Amino acid sequence: TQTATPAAGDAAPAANVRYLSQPLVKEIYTADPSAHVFNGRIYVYPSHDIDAGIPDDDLGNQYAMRDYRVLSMDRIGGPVTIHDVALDVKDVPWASKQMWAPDAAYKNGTYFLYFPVKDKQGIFRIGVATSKSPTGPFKADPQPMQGTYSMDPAVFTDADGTSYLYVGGIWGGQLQNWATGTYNKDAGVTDLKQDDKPALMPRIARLDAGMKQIAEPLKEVQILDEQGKPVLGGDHDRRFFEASWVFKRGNTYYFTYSTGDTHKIAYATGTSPYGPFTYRGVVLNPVQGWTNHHSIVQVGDQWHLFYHDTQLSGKNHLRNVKTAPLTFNADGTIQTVEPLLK
Ligand code: FUB
Repeated sequence: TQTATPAAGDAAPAANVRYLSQPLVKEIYTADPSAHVFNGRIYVYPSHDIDAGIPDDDLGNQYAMRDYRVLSMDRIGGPVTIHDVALDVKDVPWASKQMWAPDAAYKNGTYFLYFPVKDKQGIFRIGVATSKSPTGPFKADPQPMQGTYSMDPAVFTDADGTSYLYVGGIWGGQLQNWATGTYNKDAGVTDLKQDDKPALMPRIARLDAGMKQIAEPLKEVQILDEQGKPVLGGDHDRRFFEASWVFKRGNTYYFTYSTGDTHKIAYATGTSPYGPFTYRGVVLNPVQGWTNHHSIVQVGDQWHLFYHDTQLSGKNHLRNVKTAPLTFNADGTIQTVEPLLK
């Protein structure tokens, strides 16, 4: 376990420009931060980036991560603890490589880590692992969650205690291979290549009471334009690419996601966890580095965005997690965060 001292300028999360530019930790590379508040402490479940010596490609093979490490802090801007390995790919019996963006949840004394990793056939599945501690170590189930595919799991728990799993990502995330519901190895490596048809949409399923399996088959979450029509495949500024994250504010459900090759975090709103969600705008403009991946969490009265960029390394596959305050307008729209590149 290591504890990082916040850099000068990290103290005040308000409208502090330097605060926005500081990685949460500099000792290891971290990305895809899924932030939660458990028992009053902030826990961040990121990818743990490493340099595996693999050149960049459109399938993301350079993201060859092998384990997860949890970050935690008492307050935004406070010292960040880097916890020991929470889960190693060698301890997941069905997995082969690429431990990508994880998420976590808590229920009845157990913490659940949801993670995407390729199986021995090279197909992304979602795994689940449990621990009595929010920082692990987590023990993985011997099989992936039945009926899951693609990557970037995100779990949202509604006020009634029901939890939902969101998954999906195109290109290296393989969602295009599942367009018909079964795996098609010949589907290509990007998307459906039908620019004037509805885009590939993220998937949702309710979790069962045990939180380790989906209680229904994965189904599409619709992201609609202002006319109520599905966002089209050619609409790269608005179509879903990866990095689902759902939260609720008042009676509104916010579905937030990355637009991938246009590098934005976008958001859409609806009145049910299942959607449909109507596109509303941009949460976070492009950051330094190709990927953009985030989470949004309320701490006390303040909402916070967690995200990453490549400030420390200048390399797409070696990212660092950051945080910034998030501000809502009176009508529920979000003020776009400028990542303030230097
Ligand atoms: O970190 C690997 C992948 O890069 C994630 O799963 C994607 O969301 C992108 O950030």
